[in-house]
Amino acid sequence: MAEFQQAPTVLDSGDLEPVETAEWLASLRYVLDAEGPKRARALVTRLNEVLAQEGLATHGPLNTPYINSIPLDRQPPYPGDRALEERIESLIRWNAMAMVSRANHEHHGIGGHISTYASTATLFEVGLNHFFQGKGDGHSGDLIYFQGHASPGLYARAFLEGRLSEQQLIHFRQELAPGGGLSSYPHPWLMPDFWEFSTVSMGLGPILAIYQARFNRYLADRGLLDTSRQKVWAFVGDGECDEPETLGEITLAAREQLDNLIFVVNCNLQRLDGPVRGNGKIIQELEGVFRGAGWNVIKVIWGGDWDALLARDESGLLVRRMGEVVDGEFQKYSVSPGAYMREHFFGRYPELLELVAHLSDDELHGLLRGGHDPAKVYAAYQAAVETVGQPTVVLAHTIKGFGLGEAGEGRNVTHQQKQLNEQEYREFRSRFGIPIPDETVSQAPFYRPADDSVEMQYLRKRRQELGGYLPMRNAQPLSTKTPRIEEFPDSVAGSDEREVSTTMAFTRHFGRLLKHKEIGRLIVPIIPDESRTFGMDALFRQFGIYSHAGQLYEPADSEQFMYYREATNGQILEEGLTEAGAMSSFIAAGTAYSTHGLNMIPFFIFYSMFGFQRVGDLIWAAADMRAKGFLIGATAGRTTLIGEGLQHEDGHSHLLAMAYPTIRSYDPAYAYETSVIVMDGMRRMFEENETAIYYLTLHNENYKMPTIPDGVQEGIVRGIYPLATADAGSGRPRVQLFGSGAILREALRAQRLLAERYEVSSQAWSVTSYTQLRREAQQAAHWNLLHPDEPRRSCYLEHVLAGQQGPFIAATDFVRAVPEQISPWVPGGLFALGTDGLGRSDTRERLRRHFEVDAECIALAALTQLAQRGQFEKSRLSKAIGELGIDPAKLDPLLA
Ligand SMILES: Cc1ncc(C[n+]2csc(CCOP(=O)(O)OP(=O)(O)O)c2C)c(N)n1
Ligand SMILES: [Mg+2]
Repeated sequence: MAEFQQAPTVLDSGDLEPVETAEWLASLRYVLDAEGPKRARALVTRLNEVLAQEGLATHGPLNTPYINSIPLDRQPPYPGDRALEERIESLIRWNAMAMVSRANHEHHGIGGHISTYASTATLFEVGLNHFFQGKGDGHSGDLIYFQGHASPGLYARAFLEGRLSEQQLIHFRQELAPGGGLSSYPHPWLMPDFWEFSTVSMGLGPILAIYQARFNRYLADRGLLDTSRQKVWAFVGDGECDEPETLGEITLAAREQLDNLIFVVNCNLQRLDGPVRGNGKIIQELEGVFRGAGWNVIKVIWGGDWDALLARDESGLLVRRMGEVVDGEFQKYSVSPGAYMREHFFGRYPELLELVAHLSDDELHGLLRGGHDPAKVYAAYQAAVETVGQPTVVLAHTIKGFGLGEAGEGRNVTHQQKQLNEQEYREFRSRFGIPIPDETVSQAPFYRPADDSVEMQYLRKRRQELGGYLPMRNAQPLSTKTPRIEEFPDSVAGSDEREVSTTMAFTRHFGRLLKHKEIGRLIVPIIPDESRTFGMDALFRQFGIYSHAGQLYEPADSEQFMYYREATNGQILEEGLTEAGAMSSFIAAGTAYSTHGLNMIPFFIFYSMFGFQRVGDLIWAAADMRAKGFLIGATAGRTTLIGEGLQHEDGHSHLLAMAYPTIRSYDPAYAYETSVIVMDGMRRMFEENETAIYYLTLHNENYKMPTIPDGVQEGIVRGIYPLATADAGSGRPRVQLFGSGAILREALRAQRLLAERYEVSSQAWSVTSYTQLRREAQQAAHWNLLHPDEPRRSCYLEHVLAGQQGPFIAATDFVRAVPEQISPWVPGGLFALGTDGLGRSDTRERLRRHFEVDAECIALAALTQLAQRGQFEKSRLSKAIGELGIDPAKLDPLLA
């Protein structure tokens, strides 16, 4: 911990020249008083430069002493009625606690959290009373990422505001109760008019907030929307700061000078199991990290009652003691009587005991931490909103479970405290002065003052003046006319003799979309350092890479046509190597329709292996937040992306995508399929207002692209269409071959093998989406289950396959479970070939044989299925294996 402790004071026993030190300090004090802080800082900087030239210290310490960053004499006057605000906060505290506790008395184990909000109440309330702009005054308001586990406090406030009913509070965490209930955490999917951002998966709120703030800048820099008045606030837990997503992108915020971004870290020193840094100081650690990253850091450690003590601390020993004590010890003070603190905190130095001799034990115990003092919090927020050129983090010292007393305040178990007993209700009620009589307190009734009471009037007035209630999600139906595929004939035309990949074809189509006069400028291309891999570097020069600073250098490739062009109004978000950051940008753009009333159309193009598997939780949050847009998993396919091997070759993203209900996933084989899916998705999402995200995998295998056949568009979009028939003569056996993505061509080659060598007829189908086929079938099944007296509904798959005889063989570059998901709706079932197993590097031919998805293996599977049905002689199978050149002793790819 040494590095986080405060710098030695002048009176440190190691100071052998105290007179000289005093002279230097007096000079500095003179400059500060006479010429101001700017000049003082310039002098110190100059001194540092001299030291640096001597090879000595080059920078100041990242930590300041363990005291408030804003001294009392720079604290602005508090603009509100503190007594009234305190009363309102107490009522919210009570109702929040009562809501969780009652739900748990009613339904044991239903869960919820009391202690997180108890620690953050003042941090929220000061913001809601004085800072956070609502959406009602002509701009789209501040964007607030509330700490997810503090949701009870926001419900309790909305209850006072008259936005939620008592019935809804009673149904906390009982969303299926008659009349509906309240979701456990902030979930826009579940409460689309209330919650705006999904924050409960630790770490996602902070990273989303950073990219939201940057996206707001992007909109302004591109001239699309004036976001200059909007702030982005993120409330973060101190335990949450251990998540890599929380701190992993903070340098971006500083680099981009996001002074529209404010983090408030609720440093209650505890996480779920115990202290965050029992043996250290989380506030000091975070101060060093954020300051090092270039943030403005404001520490709110001590409440106002400490000011008098600090003023009398002439020796500097109080400040020193504050810096010495580790967090585990501070936590102990909050659960112990004041005598303990007197002995262990102040008792370390006789001078400090003297300093607090006039205070009783109870008064010592009641000394507030900064995060519970509205005046200190206000001062910090005011400084934060006035900061120019830097993001700000407010590190606020609080107590977890503040006010819960014996029921949990500061205790290691407090995070899990979900219900109070009668005695604890009584104490809580008295502690916060809630006017509930003894007779009814055991019921923990919700308390709401009369509408015309001063509290309620004040509460409403504050929010009216700030532009309306928060949190609030404001998604108005928005329809943007999107172009039709007919406007892009080149995107569905064949490539003649040229061999191209779906990635190349997509990139060309994408370039055409970007140039489109109406929707082009709404498109947000997002790429994490992979543009060259996908041939997208051609877009750099034309559309520019977004950088608020523009381009301050001459690029190394400036002589070239496709040079690396950065521009303030650049359109491309080239995020660098951060899929998590890129996904956060996707979410900011994909929810712009609700946060900004602006349809932006994000395309996040990434290495498919590093999508669902890498940032699946962010994609889940995107679904929760009703984000729209295109996820493009390029270089997909376990056997199609050759050479790269086990960690790169994606054969399962479609399996993962299947579980995300709003994601429509496609594995197209041809350029025209890709274009049709993109245009249909764009229309559905941005013109028809469907809430969905499209996931397309693209490949890098080059082949000739055919021209779109007539009448296939519906099939492409719904998931399957017939492609080619091979007729081996009447009376010959017949199979159905399903192929997808790059493996479609293997299915077509198998069709020829079967016809030419074994006189087997076949129908080949292109299956663009097994998942879409299954979903539609499931919906029909759901209806049929519940409506036995109505005519049975058939699904698209049954409709398309009606009259077709099996066997049905599917081959995919993804795991077998992807095609197998439609098996129940395929007459006689489906035999699937897929790429189950860890990948490896080799050529396409060898990989496809290894995973048994090449034409020969497909043909063999077809013959085997025919043999099982008595339509092919079983005894001919081993011969066929030999004829097809398949080694019967080959490895089983599953665990090879
Ligand atoms: C990614 C993730 N992992 C685990 C959890 C479960 N969890 C919820 S809150 C919590 C502790 C939070 O501590 P902190 O961030 O300090 O918040 P506090 O409640 O103390 O304000 C944990 C482990 C989660 N919500 N998300
Ligand atoms: Mg905490």
